[in-house]
Amino acid sequence: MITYFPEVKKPIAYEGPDSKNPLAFKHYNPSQKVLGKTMAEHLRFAVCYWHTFRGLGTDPFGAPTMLRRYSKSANPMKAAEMTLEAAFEFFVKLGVGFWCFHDRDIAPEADTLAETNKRLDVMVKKAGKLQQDTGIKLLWGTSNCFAHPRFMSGAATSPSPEVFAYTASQIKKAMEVTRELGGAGYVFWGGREGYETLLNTDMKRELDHLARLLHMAVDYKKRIRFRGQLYIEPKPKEPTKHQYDFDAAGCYAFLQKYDLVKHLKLNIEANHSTLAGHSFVHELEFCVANGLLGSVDANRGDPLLGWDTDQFPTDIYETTLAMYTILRGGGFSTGGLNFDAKLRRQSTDPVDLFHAHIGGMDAFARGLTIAARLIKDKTFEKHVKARYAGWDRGIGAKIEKGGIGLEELEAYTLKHGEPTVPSGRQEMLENILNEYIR
Ligand code: XUL
Ligand code: CO
Repeated sequence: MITYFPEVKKPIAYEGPDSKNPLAFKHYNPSQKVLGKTMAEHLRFAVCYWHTFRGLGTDPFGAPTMLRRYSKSANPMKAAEMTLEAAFEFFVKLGVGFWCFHDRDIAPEADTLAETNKRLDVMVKKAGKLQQDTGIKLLWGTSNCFAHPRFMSGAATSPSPEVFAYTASQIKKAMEVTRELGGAGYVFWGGREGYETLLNTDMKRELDHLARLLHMAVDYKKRIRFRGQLYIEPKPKEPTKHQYDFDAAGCYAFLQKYDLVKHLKLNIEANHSTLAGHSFVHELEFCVANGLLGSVDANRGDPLLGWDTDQFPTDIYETTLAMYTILRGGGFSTGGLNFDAKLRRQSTDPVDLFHAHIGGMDAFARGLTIAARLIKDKTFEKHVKARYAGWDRGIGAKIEKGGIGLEELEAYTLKHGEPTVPSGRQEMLENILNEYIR
């Protein structure tokens, strides 16, 4: 049997914060209990197939920089098989519980849809066997309805009904194989569901079509008894200038309008959040506040670059605040932390994939333990509670209960005069957060 990652002889182990071994976890200790659950149960790490095994360092200006033994075969199905074997070797050596893939990541497209589906079946069978042998599970599956030229004007939102039909057929099959592999979820990322110019776009019609397709998927999910959770992954732009699933709030409005809220949750990606002009934690908090949090694509952008750089998460502030919100939202059930992240183009060795994922996993493990301490100590909870205490009594409680209106409040204000607002204490709270993060 070929070894694709010979530099890593045995599974990555937890060696503790004093370890200097770059191929060891310093903070992620899968069996360590935090707030009653193990770290592995809380974090539910997944490796994404597309960047990790299909991304070879191309950028708009240059050719692949990463040579991988598994992608070399001239026979595309042979290359797909080798890539799948390499992927499972990687999952096991890294010690993650889950993976995620697009249909076209694992099996190359053929000349016809029928032939493409046959190829996919072959690879899904192999993936099923590897899942069984290793115990690695599928966090979610999805379909790539954006790379092929037929999707240049969108998939469900294409002006062509033939493309809509093609998209529907592809999603049908992708949902079937996700079910077959026991996927805990299925993601819709509207790769080109948006527009470049309104001069050629019927926005209302396109939005109606997108909702129509999602309803079809919801119906089909029931028909095939796929029990996984459906997710929409918001992203504001790229590849189109304006994507319809812009951010969590935009997606929520869309889901409400088209009566889809009970069927879909959101898959929040850190870099998509910042592209939308939000912070990662803002998007998570919006989801928690509205019962929408499903899963997370864990990565980060670069504050100096305005595009989806998909870097591995390393910022302990970000992971702490993210885990603080996720834990307060009840944690993951079907979802998890999927590293939708890619190596920088100059990180060319296979072992760099280990460094990248180890760093991301350690960063989230630290975020988890710090967030758990914040929760245990009620550090911010006490301040927030005190800040809103006026709503628990007197006029505040009456307003929240409903039944009083503008006239009563005018009378109240005339009687009580100018209100006082206490200090927000932002700097003090930021200092306290720093004390926890060190
Ligand atoms: C693109 C992106 C996708 C989705 C799955 O920016 O994040 O990889 O996660 O289609
Ligand atoms: Co993503």
